[in-house]
Amino acid sequence: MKVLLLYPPREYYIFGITPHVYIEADAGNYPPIGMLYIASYLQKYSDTEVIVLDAYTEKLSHSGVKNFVSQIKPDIVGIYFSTYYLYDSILVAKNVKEVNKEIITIAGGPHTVFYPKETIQIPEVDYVMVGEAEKSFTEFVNYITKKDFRSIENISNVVTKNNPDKIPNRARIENLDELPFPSRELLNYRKYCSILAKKNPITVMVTSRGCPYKCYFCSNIESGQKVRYRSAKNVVDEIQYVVEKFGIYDFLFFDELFTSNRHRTMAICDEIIRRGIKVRWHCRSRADVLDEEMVKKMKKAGCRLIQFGIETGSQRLQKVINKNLNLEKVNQVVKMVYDNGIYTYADFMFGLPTETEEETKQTLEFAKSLKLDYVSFGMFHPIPGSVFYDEGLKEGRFTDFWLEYVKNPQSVIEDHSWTRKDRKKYHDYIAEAYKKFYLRLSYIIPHFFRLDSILQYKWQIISGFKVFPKLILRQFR
Ligand code: B12
Ligand code: SF4
Repeated sequence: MKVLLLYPPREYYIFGITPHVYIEADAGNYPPIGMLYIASYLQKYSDTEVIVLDAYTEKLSHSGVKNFVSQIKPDIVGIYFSTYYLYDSILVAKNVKEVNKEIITIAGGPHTVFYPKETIQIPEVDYVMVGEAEKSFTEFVNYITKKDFRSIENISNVVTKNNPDKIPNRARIENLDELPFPSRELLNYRKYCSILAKKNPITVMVTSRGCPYKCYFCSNIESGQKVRYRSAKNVVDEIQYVVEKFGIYDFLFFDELFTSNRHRTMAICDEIIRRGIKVRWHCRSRADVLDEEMVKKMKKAGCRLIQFGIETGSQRLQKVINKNLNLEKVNQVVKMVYDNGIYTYADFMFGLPTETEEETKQTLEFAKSLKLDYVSFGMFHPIPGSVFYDEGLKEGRFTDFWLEYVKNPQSVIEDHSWTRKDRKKYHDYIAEAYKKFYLRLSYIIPHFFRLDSILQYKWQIISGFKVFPKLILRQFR
């Protein structure tokens, strides 16, 4: 049995919602870690030959993917489905079936959690799998190998053509330490990089799954969930393994909130320090869960950048979005992290529900007032699975436009939401915000002296030249 796990090309990102300056800056590319987890489990618990293709990083077009599939002749193709690149995932499925309609296609990834029924209705998709798939995908492949198609119906997180209305159980793996480390060797692991890393290649790691918070704009399938943590030993074993096997020293932790458990964060740091592993890592955190003792230890263990989701500079809106950060505390913590020599990065949004023009300005002013090395500004739009989306629907502000889109996917979606009529205004404001934040001498000079590698100087200057002319001339998408 030959299984191909395929991360699609990204040719049809749904533009028109947020100006995607981030993508245009070539911020980097990251290994599709979820698929590598599935691959390693499959290798350990079945006799399957597994191939992983990251078409995006390999810069393959859809016809390139088609040629690849014709050459390697897989029996099963597992395709990553994300809502924002739905069109690309569907094109992949179509092309696979055009190569040989006997190839079994199965869709997985975040989109299937929100839209299992609509996904199984795509003619070229044979099966849909919902949630964490290491175990269930292996079970699925083992049934296919035995030609036991009936038993597939019984896998609780699989939807089939025979039963499109099935409400699948979303799979969650309780003990993450049980999982074998992701099979990075199946990819061209030297190709992965980040504009913010000290040295490339980088790799990514997931040390916990889940997020205890419930921000109302967030559609994260993990939000409001009990967090499942890997043990500190298991995490550091993986770091050490990656260093020794692949010679990679730069890690991005993709956990929603790496620091949500203070005790574990400290234990991971202690273990890295104890083993003397000289790595650098980036993670995400809420500002209000950090204290100086923790930050100093994180720095000592190689923490190089912390990304904070701050979202708004209005204390009133913090409540409206249920993020509930105390902005005064945010200010102090960001400064403390910055002063401890760790890069600070924050995400903000404009156009939140009930946001006034004054509050939009306040967000930009707040961003400028913080000791930040990097920011990202976006525009709020309601996404399926979020509280605001459900509220907007209930209040009759818009129709279920995402559902309409996924039932009849085109390459572009019409956003009927709060900010639609003001979209141009917000796009302009985002462009202004980037200029006002980055093109300040009080930002540029200290930041210049904080950069820690030649690569950093090179990448940031190049991307600055790429992005700012577009922002100034408003030529971004
Ligand atoms: C880290 C992250 C990023 C990183 C890196 C993304 C990347 N390329 O890896 C960055 C910051 C770049 C990013 C960008 C974006 N992201 Co993001 N991101 C995440 C985050 C926090 C973690 C992803 C992760 O690594 N999870 C850990 C691994 C182990 O889980 P996993 O990938 O889901 O894989 C498991 C299952 O899904 C399943 N599975 C996965 N693939 C397949 C394939 C098959 C065949 C099968 C059967 C199963 C299967 O099994 C895996 C193992 O259990 C998630 C939230 C989350 N909790 O998932 C959002 C999330 C995936 N991102 C999301 C979005 C919207 C985006 C952006 C579009 C945002 C934007 N507006 O630009 C971009 C798109 C970039 C892209 N195409 O990936 C959404 C997707 C929603 C959706 N319905 O599709 C999520 C779910 C968050 C949210 N807001 O809801 N993201
Ligand atoms: S925005 Fe971040 S902190 Fe808030 S619920 Fe989503 S993942 Fe959790």
